[in-house]
Amino acid sequence: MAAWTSLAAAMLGTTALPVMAGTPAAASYDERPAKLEQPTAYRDYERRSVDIPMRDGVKLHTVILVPKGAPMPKGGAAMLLTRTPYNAEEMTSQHASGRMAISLDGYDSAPEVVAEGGYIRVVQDVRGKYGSEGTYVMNRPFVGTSLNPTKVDHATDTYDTIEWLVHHVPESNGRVGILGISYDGFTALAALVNPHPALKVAVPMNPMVDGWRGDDWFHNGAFRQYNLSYIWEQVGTRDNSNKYEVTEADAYTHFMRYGSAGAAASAHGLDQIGFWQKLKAHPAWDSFWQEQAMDKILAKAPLTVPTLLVHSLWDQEDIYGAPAVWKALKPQDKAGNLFLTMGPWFHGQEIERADTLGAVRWDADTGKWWRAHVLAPFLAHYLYDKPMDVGTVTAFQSGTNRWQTLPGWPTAPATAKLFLHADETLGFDPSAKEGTVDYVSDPAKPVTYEPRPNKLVGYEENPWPTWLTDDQRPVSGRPDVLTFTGPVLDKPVTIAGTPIVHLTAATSGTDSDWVVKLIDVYPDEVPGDRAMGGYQLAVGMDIFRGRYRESLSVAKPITPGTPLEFTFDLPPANHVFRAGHRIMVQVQSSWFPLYDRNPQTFVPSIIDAKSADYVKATQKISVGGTNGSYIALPVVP
Ligand code: PG9
Repeated sequence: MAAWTSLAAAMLGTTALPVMAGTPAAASYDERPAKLEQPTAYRDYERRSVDIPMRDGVKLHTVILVPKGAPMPKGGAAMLLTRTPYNAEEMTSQHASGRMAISLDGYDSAPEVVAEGGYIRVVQDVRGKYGSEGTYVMNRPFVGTSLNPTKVDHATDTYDTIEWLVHHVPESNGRVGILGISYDGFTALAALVNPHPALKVAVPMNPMVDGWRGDDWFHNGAFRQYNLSYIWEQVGTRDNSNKYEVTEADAYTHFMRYGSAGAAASAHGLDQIGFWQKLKAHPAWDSFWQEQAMDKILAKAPLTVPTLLVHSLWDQEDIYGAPAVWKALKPQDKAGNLFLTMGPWFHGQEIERADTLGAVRWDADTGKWWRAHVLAPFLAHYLYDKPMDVGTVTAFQSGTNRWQTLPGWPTAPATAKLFLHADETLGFDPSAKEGTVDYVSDPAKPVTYEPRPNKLVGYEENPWPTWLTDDQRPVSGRPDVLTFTGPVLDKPVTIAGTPIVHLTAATSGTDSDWVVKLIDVYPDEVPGDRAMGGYQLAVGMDIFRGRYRESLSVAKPITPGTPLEFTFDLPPANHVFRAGHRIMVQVQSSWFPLYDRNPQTFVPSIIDAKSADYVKATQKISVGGTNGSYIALPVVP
């Protein structure tokens, strides 16, 4: 051995070291075992990873956690299924734990409910993502629409998955529930289309329902450019391994640098992404979006699977989805299969600690209460025939901070007109003085949706989850933010439904965005919670892109200088403006950098607007008289 080493050294021009007896040859100089064996004896669950064949032969990677030693319910355990584009192996391996409840404690699971309920937990990579084979299409449209030329979609994949599970998981009782948050709420809704007979219950939480109307991609036509990073990462690779790179710590700077969303997207490679090409090609609410709208799809047939829709009242991502499905399905729900929860949460907070939301304190952990009193009994009722007393609607009333069980929703129609006044006050009596309140909207100085520096969507140390409850005072002093404030209330005003904006406005431009915020202004001092003194808490905010005033499907220029009505819903609210508080309405024309700026010049595509298109515009809000601007509130008498 020594001679060879010397020869090798001579050839390589290096000095040969004395070879010690017993030193392994270079080829085996490796400290890794040939195959690492993961111990499992200490685990309270058995982990199985299987690849389930779909009807077209594509195999979907599926993780199955079977509780062991736990008191398996007589007749077997029910299975709780989630279908996700966010990595099943990772979602079921949280905190490197040998305990099922801890291993599941992360995205999409209510771990204590799953563990205490004795459920088998099944999490599957959707087609085309992570461990699953097949092609990937964002929110894969359904078979039978013009958007999907194949014979498979999330409904068929769910059906085939459940069919396999009930025949290959011997510990199961043959019953399956499906639940999930966000995109996984969308896949839970998709399971309701031609459902498998073993699907006994569904809990879609904060589901993606209509990406154009008010979920992740647009709100009433204003583009959520923040999601360029998501589109790049989610569609670019099977395992999301290519990250969207920025060269600025402040997203405001990032997007302002490029001007339009399209320029930012092109500079960051998104022109390679099929979904981005489709999104760009469909800036209006045309058939591309309408054919995918889950509220419309589900309304085509009666709901046959008991379903608990879960809505976060301050959902920064999918604030449109659950209320839209409720509105579309409940009127025809003769079987009483549809239930609704509305909690004081950000997106997905229902499975986390939820005694606060940003600066607001709810006096109790609302997430824990809901999981114990609603989610757990709801699942057990349909999966184990246990009794439940969950009402049709479980709604948190903010202001009084108490849960309500309601027979239906909304409680009140939006008929109480809250008028904006010329002196930037407001009230339920139409102000006699007719006129306009004006401001200049300058795209070079857009109003921010939260104080800078703005961070791209993330969850670590990021205000993203709670921005809808940010104090609105930082912008309320801007000259381009109109702030209408009512008197100090001498008695509570309770709203329980969907406020509707009726804005009459003129612009000097040929296009314009309108952002309207319904705000609860706290008293100047709040004993016991001084940080809330004077706080301006939005109870509902949204944006409307003016070019869709006449039709959401066809963009039309706005006639300059002409007062026109812009009507749109704000998110639902179940709120009490308490005595001592004030009602406030803010109006502005940008919400940056979350939304792309409206150039205020009518152009074919705002996503591809050129720098010369961006012009200042003088906005005139009509107030007073018969056609003055107002918000129709769902006031509970
Ligand atoms: N609804 C969330 C999301 C989807 C698309 C873009 C950004 C966020 C989610 O599924 O997490």
